[in-house]
Amino acid sequence: SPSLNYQDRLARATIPVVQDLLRIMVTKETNLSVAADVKTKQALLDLADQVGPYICLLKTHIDILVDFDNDLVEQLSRLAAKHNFLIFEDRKFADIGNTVKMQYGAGIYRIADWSHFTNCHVVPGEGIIQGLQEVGQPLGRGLLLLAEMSTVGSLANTPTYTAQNVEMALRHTDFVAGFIASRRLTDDHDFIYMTPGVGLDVTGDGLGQQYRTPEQIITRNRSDIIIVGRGIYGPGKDVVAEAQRYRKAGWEAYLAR
Ligand code: UP6
Repeated sequence: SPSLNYQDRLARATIPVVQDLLRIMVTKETNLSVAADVKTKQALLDLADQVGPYICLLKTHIDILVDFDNDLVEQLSRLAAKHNFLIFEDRKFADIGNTVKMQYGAGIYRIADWSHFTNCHVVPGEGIIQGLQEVGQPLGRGLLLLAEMSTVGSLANTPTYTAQNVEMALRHTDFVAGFIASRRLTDDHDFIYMTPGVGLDVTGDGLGQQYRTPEQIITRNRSDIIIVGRGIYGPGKDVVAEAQRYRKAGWEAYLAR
């Protein structure tokens, strides 16, 4: 099986934004992505500035913000440059190709303008990838397919559904950077794997979320990036201390495989 070393994969990667991501991971020695699920512009900027030194990727849900504006995007992009991280708008597109093209490129958020990565469900079939690709590839963006979900009873985690994700990705390796999944799914192409539902202290949130450890996800399951939200900024947490802790746990789990 191929080397899973990030440096080797940087040399092999063909999508420029994937090269950028791997270069950041190697340079900063981090495979941590923070899921920045906060409700105000200032809270998002403060969080990004605090965790910035420890992450390779900031994952956003931009439609959670009550006070989104274009200045937010400018300031967030400035923080990404300051701390050397990329941005992943976790939009989870799920409509027909023609509709997602507009949702991705237009509207209030203009996601394609500022987000290096976004993701989609392949429920509608391959047209959703084609639609997003028409908008995103000319801008140098990358797409992740939700081949699995972290939640109890997820309908995406059936073997056929997950396998169809891999087949579709293999037909679009110029735009599909990888997957949201709990584990590496194929060695036929070197995709990037990102895994949410990661936590060191609790096993769930009472709403279906399930948490596994960086050791399980990175060392044993051979995923590449841990995505951590409330484990870092939940009630009573010291954000910087937790970001440092998860960065260390993620990197040690990587070195151990
Ligand atoms: N997310 C999951 N599971 C998935 C896909 N996405 O939790 O299968 C996203 C959520 C949230 C983050 O939308 O932004 O990852 C997890 O946050 P948490 O660490 O606070 O649970």
